[in-house]
Amino acid sequence: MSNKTLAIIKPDAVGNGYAGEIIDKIIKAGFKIKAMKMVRLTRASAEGFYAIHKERPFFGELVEYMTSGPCIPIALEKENAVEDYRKLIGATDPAKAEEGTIRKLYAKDIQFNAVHGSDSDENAEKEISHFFSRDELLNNYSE
Ligand code: IDP
Ligand code: MG
Repeated sequence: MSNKTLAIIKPDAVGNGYAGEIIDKIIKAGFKIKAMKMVRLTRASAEGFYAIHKERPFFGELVEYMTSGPCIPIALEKENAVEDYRKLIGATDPAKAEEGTIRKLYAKDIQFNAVHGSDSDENAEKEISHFFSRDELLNNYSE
């Protein structure tokens, strides 16, 4: 089992001033920050990151949204990271997210949903590499 996941504080949450509170919740839930940066995604970078969704009807809107302002990708470490972080953020649609979850607290709707979380160990590896070089991660993960 991998112990890594990729979080992104998305442009709506950064723009609304929620980044600090969200990072605080992530740390208090037991995740360790291994790498973090603030970046404005280019169209090519957003399209590449979400390539898995390119046939979905919302793909164009998703790329617009993710390039609309700066976002904060964060490489996280914790035992059972992928599953535990998905639990912390709640369902994709905040209307269906459990009370107390990050999306319930900070998301507007199914599109502007405040945060990203990897959905599998394999995708976590790929997504962390999308934003962070080997050098940026070196010595930051245990083992
Ligand atoms: P996830 O972020 O919970 O893993 P995915 O299904 O992987 O959800 O979708 C990726 C992102 O695409 C969502 O976080 C959200 O921003 C956006 N999205 C998902 N479904 C819709 C939709 O039906 N309409 C508009 N945007 C959507
Ligand atoms: Mg997803």
